[in-house]
Amino acid sequence: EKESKLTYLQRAEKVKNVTGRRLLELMEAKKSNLAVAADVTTKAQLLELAEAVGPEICMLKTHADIIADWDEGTGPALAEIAKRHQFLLFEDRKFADIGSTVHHQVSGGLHSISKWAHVINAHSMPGPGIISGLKKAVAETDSEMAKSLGLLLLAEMSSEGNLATALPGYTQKTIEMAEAEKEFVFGFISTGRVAGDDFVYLTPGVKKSAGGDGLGQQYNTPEKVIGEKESDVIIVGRGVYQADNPAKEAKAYREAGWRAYETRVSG
Ligand code: S5P
Repeated sequence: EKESKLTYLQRAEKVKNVTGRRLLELMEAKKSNLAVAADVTTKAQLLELAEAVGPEICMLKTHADIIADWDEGTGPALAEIAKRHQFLLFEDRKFADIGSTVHHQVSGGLHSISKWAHVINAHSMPGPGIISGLKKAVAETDSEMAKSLGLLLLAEMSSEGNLATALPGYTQKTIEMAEAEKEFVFGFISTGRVAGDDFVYLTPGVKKSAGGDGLGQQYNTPEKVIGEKESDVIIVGRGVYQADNPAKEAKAYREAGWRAYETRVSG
């Protein structure tokens, strides 16, 4: 793929999934390509973080299953904050099972993900049935919100030795699965741009300085991820929520990510 000079707004026209388009549009409107990974462990911390970083982000990435006191009210409370600050909710459940099982996992259980999330993700490991299972859950819902759910596939991972990156053909096969389901799949978790301008790329493993966490995570800077690797969205967890002032730190990451984007599309 040749270097992409298209703006997020120009890219929005190429994306078929309605949530993918909305994401690119609100990124341009808020001048933010920052997603914060809210890996805190209580409902109060989660809502407080969402409120604090809300003005700076295009997306809040959650792990609902690490919240000790998740209850029926948590999803709606997040959705209210997301609506007020204009960002999307991405539940990073990383579905990885057969179609029939993920069909229940996305809509049922304690977390009822499809009732409050705008974006979900899945591993391509099980094959295309995983997309069919998630799609079936969306088709069966009577919630307007769930009808517009967007799916991301994990084309690569950030962690050292991950098989998505190590196995020849894994990323390419994942892209082919996405190409076949463009109404639903609007992008990838990847280290950078791995396919065309009609997909959105979201990259975790981002910090002010490169390095690791001792548990396999590998960090790159916003400049490298957006500028050189041509990803679209930086996902920052500990870099933001472990800072003394997460709101201020989110602003700094937003500005760094946006500068790298402006340099890329104007350069
Ligand atoms: O390959 C991946 C995919 C994901 S979604 N590597 C990742 O680190 N993630 C997620 O990004 C991970 O689950 C975590 O929520 C976040 C990175 O957090 P940080 O604290 O290392 O910035």
